[in-house]
Amino acid sequence: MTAINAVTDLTREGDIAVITIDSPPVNALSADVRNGLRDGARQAAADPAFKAIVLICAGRTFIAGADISEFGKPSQGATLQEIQDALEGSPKPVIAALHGTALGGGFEVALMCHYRVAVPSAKVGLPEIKLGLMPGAGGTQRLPRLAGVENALNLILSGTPFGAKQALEWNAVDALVEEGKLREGAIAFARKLIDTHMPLRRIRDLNDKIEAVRGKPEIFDKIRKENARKFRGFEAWKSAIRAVQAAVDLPFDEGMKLERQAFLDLVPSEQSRAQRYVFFAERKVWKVADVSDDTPTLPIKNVGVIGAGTMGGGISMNFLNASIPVTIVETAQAALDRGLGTIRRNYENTAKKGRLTQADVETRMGLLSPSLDLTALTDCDLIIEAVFENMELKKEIFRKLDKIAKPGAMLASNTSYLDIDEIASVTSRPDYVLGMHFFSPANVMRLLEVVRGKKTAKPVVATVMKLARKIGKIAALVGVCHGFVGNRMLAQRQREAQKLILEGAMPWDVDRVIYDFGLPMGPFAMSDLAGLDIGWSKETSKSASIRDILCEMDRRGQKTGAGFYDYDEARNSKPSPVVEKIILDFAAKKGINRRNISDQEILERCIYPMINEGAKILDEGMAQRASDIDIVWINGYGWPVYRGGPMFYADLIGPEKVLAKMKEFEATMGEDFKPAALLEKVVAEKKRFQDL
Ligand code: 3H9
Repeated sequence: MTAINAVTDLTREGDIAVITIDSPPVNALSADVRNGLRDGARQAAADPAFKAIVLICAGRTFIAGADISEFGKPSQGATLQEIQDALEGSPKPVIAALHGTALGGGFEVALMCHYRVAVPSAKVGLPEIKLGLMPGAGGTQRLPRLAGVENALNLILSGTPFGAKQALEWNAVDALVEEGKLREGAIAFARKLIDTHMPLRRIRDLNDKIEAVRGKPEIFDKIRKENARKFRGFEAWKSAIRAVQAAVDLPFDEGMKLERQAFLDLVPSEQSRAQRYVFFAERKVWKVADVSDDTPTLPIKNVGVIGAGTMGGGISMNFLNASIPVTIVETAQAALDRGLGTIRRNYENTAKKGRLTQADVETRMGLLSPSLDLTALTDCDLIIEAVFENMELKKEIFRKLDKIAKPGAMLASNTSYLDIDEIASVTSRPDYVLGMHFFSPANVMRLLEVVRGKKTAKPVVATVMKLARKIGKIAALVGVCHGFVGNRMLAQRQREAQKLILEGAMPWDVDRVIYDFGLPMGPFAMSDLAGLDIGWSKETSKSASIRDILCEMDRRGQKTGAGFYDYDEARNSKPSPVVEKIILDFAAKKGINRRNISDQEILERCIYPMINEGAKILDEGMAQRASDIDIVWINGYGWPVYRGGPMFYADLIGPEKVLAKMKEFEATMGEDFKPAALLEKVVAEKKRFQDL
């Protein structure tokens, strides 16, 4: 065995050279790995003892792509061109042996080789689009030559890895070898190549698939059209399509040049910086500073849910989907039947779309036990309360639960605002009480705010974080404060939105600005969707706000066909002249002199106070890190991932800009804009939120 460098070995298997990369955790293409690839391949090619070269990785995976943490830093080590020359240009056949996930630059390195073998469990893919990038090491030029333009673009634009079997069908892999016997299988494949004198096959020389679509630009136009909605606001996808089009229209080397340049242009873009930041944020969010990875967790074999309404039903589905039995409790048979009916309908709809079989539907429903009696929850390991937002009611339930639940069972509330410590205080087990704040629809939205009370025990935190992963959520640990992280910040935006429509904007102006910024909808469209009468009652309504007036008129949102907007039968919205008049009259009655409000002011008024609140949340320790806040906003409210979340956005535009504007607003509009101490500190110390 010869060590090529710290992460690369070259071993001899008769007349076959085996280059092994071993750079944990995922063999990313760091400078060392790149050097190892280049030098290993060169050495093996130059050594007359070898007739073929196998490239394989140690550990859990073949190369999982470029080292994302190296982007934007000065590049060192072997260039991709050198690696390509060493592999593709090798006079001896090079066989890549794939296991785990050969992604991005890793898959592209495999495509530089002459042949690929894989174990059946291996996956390959080009996920660069998820990082605001596009393949930059030949993926857009080589994959279409193997799989065809449309398949290649599907893969590149979805960013989703595909299995070895599919890869085999698309010629991206030449043979599958037995699971667990990759090295032997690859060597046997190489042996066969040598023995049968198979010629070198360079993907760059394959032209059938691309010639078939040459002179048919309409294929690309169609793909552009089909993807425009999905990629609203995103940039990289257009470059990716252009590069694949270049594979068809240009000679290979020119296509490569175009791809490389387009890739390099994307790396420093704000969007890619944001998306790379989110990649790491999604991984950091699971780490709890004072709860180590080896903290013992509690078993969760079954879950109880109290309330079979929209939230309770959605919450239950998460567990049923993960094969965890659920006992669901309601107070009245009719409500229970309705809740169960909704869950079944949701599953049936998924089955109709072909994403579940009828047998799956029955298996899931079979794991659900309905009951009208709280004592049915005695055996549950975790009980989640999802009744409406009323402190007294919740306390009443927790008092009862404390008596019913077995010792060691965890009690969680799905409250969106209420004080978990107060709820915990009525039980004899405050250390086993916490908040699990799901977002509606709870079976769809990925976010879970795990609310840690003052007394919540560490194993309870560890257990629920682990459980969240199991049910496919992304969990952010938050502290007890009104509205926790997400809704607490949202309240800032809602307040400003309401003020803005009195001062001069219309709901559709505010919504347009927020939508154009990249969120799925603005605050007024969101209120209409949720229902304006959440938390409103006819008896206590005093026509004190636009919302009061609209609810009194039975304009309660989409469900009544009218709210801030008018709706047609298909729920398409139109600005409402009625609402416009209500707003103008209301403002006049309040003596407000309406003025023209610019889009920029709308944006700053809605977003900067949120950032300011985020700074307070961080300062108070209600979130562990700025990136956790961003995870909440991306996964709970649809903040555009290409803007990285509100705190990253602040870093991007400069915290000093946010502070200056807050001060300016404070001077003219008062208290609501008082800068947070941490915002002042970050600016004074010339830091960024992501560095705290
Ligand atoms: C690219 O290749 C561009 C090219 O076209 C052109 C230029 C060549 N870099 O996810 P995990 C870390 S763009 C740096 O928890 P899993 C990760 O942060 C790249 N670090 O494990 C974590 O660190 P920590 C295209 C990376 O088993 C640890 O490894 N490639 C990278 O659930 C374990 O990761 C991609 O986008 C990386 N590339 O999933 C693939 N990858 O332990 C991105 C991982 O400190 N990676 N880390 O938290 C993935 O999708 C998953 O990590 C993978 C493993 C499926 C590989």
